[in-house]
Amino acid sequence: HRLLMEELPGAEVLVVSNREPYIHNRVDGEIVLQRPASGLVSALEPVMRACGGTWIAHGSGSADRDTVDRNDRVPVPPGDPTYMLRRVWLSDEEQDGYYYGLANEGLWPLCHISFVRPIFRDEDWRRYRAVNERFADAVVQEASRDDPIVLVQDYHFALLPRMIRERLPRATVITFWHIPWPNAETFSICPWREEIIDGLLGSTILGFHTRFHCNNFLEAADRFMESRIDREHASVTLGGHETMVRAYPISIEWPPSALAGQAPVAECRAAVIGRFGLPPDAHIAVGVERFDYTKGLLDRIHAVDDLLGTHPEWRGKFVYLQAASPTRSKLGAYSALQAETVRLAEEVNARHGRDGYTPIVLSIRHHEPTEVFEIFRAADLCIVSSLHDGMNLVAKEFVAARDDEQGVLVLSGFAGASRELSEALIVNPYDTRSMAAAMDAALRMSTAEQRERMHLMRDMVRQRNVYRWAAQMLLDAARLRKRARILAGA
Ligand code: GDG
Repeated sequence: HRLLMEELPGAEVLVVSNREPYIHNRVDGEIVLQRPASGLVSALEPVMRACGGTWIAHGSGSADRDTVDRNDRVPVPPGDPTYMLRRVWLSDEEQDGYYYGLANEGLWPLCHISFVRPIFRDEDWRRYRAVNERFADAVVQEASRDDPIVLVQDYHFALLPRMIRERLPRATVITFWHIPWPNAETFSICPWREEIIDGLLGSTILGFHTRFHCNNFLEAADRFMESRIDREHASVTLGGHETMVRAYPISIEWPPSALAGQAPVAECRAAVIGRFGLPPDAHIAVGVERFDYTKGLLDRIHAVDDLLGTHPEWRGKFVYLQAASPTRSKLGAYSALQAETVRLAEEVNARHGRDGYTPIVLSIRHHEPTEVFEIFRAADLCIVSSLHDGMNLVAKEFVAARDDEQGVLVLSGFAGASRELSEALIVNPYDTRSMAAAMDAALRMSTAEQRERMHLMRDMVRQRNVYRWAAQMLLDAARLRKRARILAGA
């Protein structure tokens, strides 16, 4: 907030994302508030709470319409509002084409190495473009000045930066791509590769989690566009407009609000053991994620199977609790994953379980953030085995939840978070045997070593928290705005 006042006096901040930070649903006639399971929301919401402004998002809850004013706005957080949420309504056809189709059956698998084939339909592309136009209109409606700072979020809005630039040429558009950017050859699969790169190059700043993803983008721009690439300053110039391409590793708020009011670790453990029916003296491993094929859930269950097969001493003592929040369930790849996960867990439970002992416990539902943190606090180890992940906030939340400095993080080397959390046990999720070995090592790790590793990781997340993520982008934007003013005056 201070940064905005000092460096960007009078600036107006707008956020655009698909997912809204607060969802109102009607349950048995009552309006119930829900916080979505989304890394993007987890990261940006604390920033908006601190800075104020307007967040524009798709209104997705069954009672969302009942809570907005005539201009489709609702002040949030409910009860203690600090910023405005503007909801945009999408028809089922728009939602199918733009969200399920182009974004989640096309761009999501295109950008992640997970061997799920991307699907590109002409009709989806037309809807995607049209929905991006609708959000561009919403930005213009919400902007009270001609030079707002617009934070465009993610692969749902690749065309929006250019559309905003055309409507509000003086806007500062900071676009953040929350998922990996693939190498140029992979990206060239996309039938609309030029349009997508052109759309993104309407941004003033384009951010990715890692340097590696920035380089992949520069490579694609170089290969497919008539643009000038300045590798030293990491920028792309197209049609006289320069876009900075920078790495801003995303993070979480510190201290996390979901940690406030948590019971001591021993009580969290007892609560989780009771709620999920785990053995009282169990060694507990946990996983928490959206039920997505990029997160490597099956690979983790294979590793648990291997651990119990090769280390029978853990049978009866070790349990794996998977909290998985259903997501995009309408799509074939997602419903198939859910079914296969349930089947595989049953198979492994039949192999290694016995009366009163179920090694794998699945909790397939939405969990509120405080419950997620309680689960983290109950765990001896947390497994993040993404096949590919832009960053992965679960890894950072687990570390943040452990103010007792105990617990071991087993982390995929294919998650952006592994660049920063190098004291985790880094694994290759495709290598079942070595993942099982890492779990065994985690279960045997001394409390002293756990403390040392956890201490370093907590320092890292504390320092590189989400406010710093946002501040670095805004400081870069402030600098570019000042420079533009000087150049305009000269
Ligand atoms: C994308 C990128 C990048 C999970 N289950 C529940 C629940 N969660 C919360 C977690 C965490 C968030 O959802 C998941 O964040 P991730 O970062 O792990 O993953 P994505 O959603 O795929 O996020 C990712 C991120 O964007 C940010 O840039 O890190 O790489 O893929 O906060 O705690 N939350 C609740 N109930 C659940 O059941 N409330």
